[in-house]
Amino acid sequence: MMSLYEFALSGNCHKVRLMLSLLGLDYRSIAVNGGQRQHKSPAFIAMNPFGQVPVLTDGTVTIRDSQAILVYLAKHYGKGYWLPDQADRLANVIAWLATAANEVAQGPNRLRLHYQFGRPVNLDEAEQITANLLHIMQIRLEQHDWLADDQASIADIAVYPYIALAPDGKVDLVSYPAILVWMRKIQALPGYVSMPGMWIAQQP
Ligand SMILES: N[C@@H](CCC(=O)N[C@@H](CS)C(=O)NCC(=O)O)C(=O)O
Repeated sequence: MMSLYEFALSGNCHKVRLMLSLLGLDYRSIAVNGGQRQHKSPAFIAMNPFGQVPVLTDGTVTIRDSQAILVYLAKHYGKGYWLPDQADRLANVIAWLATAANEVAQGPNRLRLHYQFGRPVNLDEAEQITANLLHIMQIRLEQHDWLADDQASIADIAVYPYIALAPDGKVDLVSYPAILVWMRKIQALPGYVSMPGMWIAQQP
């Protein structure tokens, strides 16, 4: 059975839980004790030299990084649905995975880390990155149902958690109606799972 090493309140871990659930896959959740810095122990560093969650193991396979884990799950278990093969469609998905690792991590994720967990961050920079990201997402989603493709893909799953958690970082999503519609579509996917603090996009 697969094992997911995770923190309960991590959006990066949530995206993996969400994907596993959307695919109907069984797994064992292994809570990593952040307070005791278990993620920096030699045993954990052997799985992920960066000392970060999430890490997924599947038999003899060990994968670090939430985006990489989504790729693995989609390729191995997703029957071609969540990660298209066609070059341009695949590239569009990868572009949004990169956005999840960059702008999403440096914007709404950092604001939440600051306001929820007291982490020192450059607030001006994080707010600017967030505003630009939400503007770009709003424009895209005004004309398309999904971020990268004509159907849901791992791009949507990768970006979703820290957008749905953005109100924890004092980000008001109400001025982005197309993003709210997109969030409702994700929340309506069969197998959808939430996590504490995640915003429920109500019908207007
Ligand atoms: N690019 C990585 C980032 C992982 C990451 O930042 N993990 C955080 C929890 S969300 C963590 O383990 N933080 C502890 C640390 O960096 O020491 C991914 O997407 O998985």
